[in-house]
Amino acid sequence: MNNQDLFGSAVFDADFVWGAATASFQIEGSNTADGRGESIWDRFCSISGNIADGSDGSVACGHYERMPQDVAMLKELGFDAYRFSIAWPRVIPGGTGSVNEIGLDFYDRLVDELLAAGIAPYATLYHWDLPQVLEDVGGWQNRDTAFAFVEYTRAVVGRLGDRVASWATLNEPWVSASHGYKSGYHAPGISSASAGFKAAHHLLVAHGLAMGVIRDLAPNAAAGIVLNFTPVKPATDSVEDVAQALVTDGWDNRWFVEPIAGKGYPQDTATALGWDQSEVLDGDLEIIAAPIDFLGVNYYTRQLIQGDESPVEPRLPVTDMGWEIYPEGIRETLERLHREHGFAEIYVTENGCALADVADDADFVDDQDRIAYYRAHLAQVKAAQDNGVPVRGYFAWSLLDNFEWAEGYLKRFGIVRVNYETLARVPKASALWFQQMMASDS
Ligand code: IFM
Repeated sequence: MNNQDLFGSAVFDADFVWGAATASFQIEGSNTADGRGESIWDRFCSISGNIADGSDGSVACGHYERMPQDVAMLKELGFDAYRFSIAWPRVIPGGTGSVNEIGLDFYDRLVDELLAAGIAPYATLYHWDLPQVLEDVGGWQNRDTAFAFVEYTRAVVGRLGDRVASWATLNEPWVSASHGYKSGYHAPGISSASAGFKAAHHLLVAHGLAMGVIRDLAPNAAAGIVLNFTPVKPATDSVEDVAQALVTDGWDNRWFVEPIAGKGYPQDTATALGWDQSEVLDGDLEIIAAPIDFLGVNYYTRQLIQGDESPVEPRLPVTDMGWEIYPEGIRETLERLHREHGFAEIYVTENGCALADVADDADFVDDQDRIAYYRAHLAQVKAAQDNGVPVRGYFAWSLLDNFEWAEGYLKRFGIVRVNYETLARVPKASALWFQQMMASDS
């Protein structure tokens, strides 16, 4: 796919992969259909006060029933690739044990539909929807969950591995561990530092073990992991702010990537945070350091940090999430990762913004501000590429407005509007911008 000069001087090569991304719980709905089991997010949503608008994922975008139309829309927009995730509770509703073939059929059909449309399937095995039955016995705090993940991976890759070109084991395990177990802002809603460290470690072990399964069952596919990165800036140059920024950077930006790159956990941060590392068993670091073909990078914003960790007023324009718009951060992140680790391939697997969209009577949104966000970030991705970073593709987050976790449906990240009453999809100006850019030859 080629593109013309729609964002400054940035023009990507013809083999650059243009994609759009979603995740199972955020779009599928149909949460009891075809034998799907309960996920931690179903349970979390059922507890009053957890989700800003009191909503849940039972309908979401109705994608489970509208999958062919959504693929047709991706094709019409001209995307090369589609990044989606598979819901573990659809495939193994009991967490371990028997495979629910009907649940797996849905993803089988999705993959075939994508291939028929000429769109490459980029699958993520875990985007936060753990079967609740596994949480009932400790979830990611329990080492056994890593082995359950291996079983689940075997079932999914065994069925789809002949057709999926790219597998990511986990999406943003930092968010699973930090929001899910350390702060409790996300499902399963546990707030304990030691739970967060345990979960983080078992997620990484699960990733490393699953890499072996993917290698065995899909030797020709690319395999890797998707991590989120948020550059950290001290609010001032005071000793306290700079020191805290280093710790925050260690937990937010180094904790997962360094062991994956074979360097072990950042010990400065582990000490500063008081982690005793008792859950790290002999051989774990070797498992975690299984070679990856690509690193997926999710980037949205930067963070300003002060010594006492209290919030700092934004200094730049913000999105509807309150996140500063800092396009340079995506280049800084990509260049830092390349400098420090030198992964063979990097994909930007998520980038985008929630905005307070205003729709007209036909549900059209003229989101020029979202186009400006994409344009600015893509220019920085191109600059990183020009500086030698092997960035092979870019996925917009998200194809559709969808369930934004603890924020419910209040935050709209889509390049396609979803009318939550009718579930009608209407491409926004930003989707048409992508379409025009991807269709044009330079
Ligand atoms: O919606 C999420 C997605 O599930 C994971 N990455 C960040 C997005 C925006 O918050």
